[in-house]
Amino acid sequence: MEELSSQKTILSGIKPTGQLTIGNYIGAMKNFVKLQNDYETLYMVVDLHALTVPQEPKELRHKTLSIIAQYIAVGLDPEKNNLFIQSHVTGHTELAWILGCMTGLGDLSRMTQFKDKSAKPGANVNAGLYTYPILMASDILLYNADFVPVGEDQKQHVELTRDIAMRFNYRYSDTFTIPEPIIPKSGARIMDLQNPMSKMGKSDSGESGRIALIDEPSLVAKRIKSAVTDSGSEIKFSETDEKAGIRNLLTIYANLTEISIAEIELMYEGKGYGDFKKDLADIVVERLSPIKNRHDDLMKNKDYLEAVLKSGAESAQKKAWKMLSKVYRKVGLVQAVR
Ligand code: AQP
Repeated sequence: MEELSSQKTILSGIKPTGQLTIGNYIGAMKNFVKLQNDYETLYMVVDLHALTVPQEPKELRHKTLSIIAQYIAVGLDPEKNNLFIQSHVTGHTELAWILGCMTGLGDLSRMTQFKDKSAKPGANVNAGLYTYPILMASDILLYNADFVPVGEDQKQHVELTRDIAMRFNYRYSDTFTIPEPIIPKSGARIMDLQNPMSKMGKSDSGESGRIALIDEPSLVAKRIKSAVTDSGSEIKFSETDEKAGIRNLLTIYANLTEISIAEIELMYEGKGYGDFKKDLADIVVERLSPIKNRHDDLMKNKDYLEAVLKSGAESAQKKAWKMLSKVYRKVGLVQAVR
């Protein structure tokens, strides 16, 4: 990340499909916090993306507000960051339509996340699930984002965004900034605690395979202590499938403490998985408890959250209108007389 220069725009989003997990935190949100002082930053809750899977309306509203509260609770200062809800800004879906008219079906069919999600038994394979990478491209290009901090699983979607932007710029002259993903070197793919060959997901992982940022401390500790490991006992990082469980726990440990994996291995020489898990449970609880407490306080202060959202949406809307009218003009739409 050393090569990034200041005054550039950073944008990212999280979809309110469930409780945010420690995977979302380590893979994406921790990076958001690091970047907030040196860049113009826009962090959204992408509620329209959540509609690609069935949602209970009341719960969706609650989860959306809860993520805004968690953004603040992990350390994003609303005075420094533009925090907003995607559906509060007109322009995301409009630009997505234009970009969709320039995106091949073949491009969308290659998307691994679509293939994985649509292959699940009983999956609701709707058009939105298929075209959602175009909406994500629109989210990014609408604000001319230079960098997009994401976990590994979103890299392919940012690459598609780059292709669409280049196609548009080539056809209609320079319009969009070509964004780059920022993917952490470690922790970009935190795995399910019960099935460490699969990603920990808010909606895909079973309850015991994930840790939510706002879980009760006793539950957090229980989840870590009952995480799947293997029949060995040495605390060693290994790329083999058999060691996927302990590798994942080491990655979580290293990311929450900033201690290198090599050092952690040394610290636990001669000790067993039980000792390691007990310490890791304490570390995770210590990190998450203040986040949960702050979140719970913020959720009681809806007026404050609404004020943050109002100011975030107003500022994002100005940028969105500017880009949208530029794009409409470039593609040949007649300017509306207002
Ligand atoms: N397990 C993970 N490890 C590291 N990073 C992760 N991210 C998600 N899971 C992990 C990153 O978190 C950001 C927000 O993700 P999202 O909510 O927009 O979509 P997602 O990637 O589909 O996340 P989930 O949690 O897996 O949601 P569901 O289960 O509903 O599909 C992204 O930057 C993502 O890479």
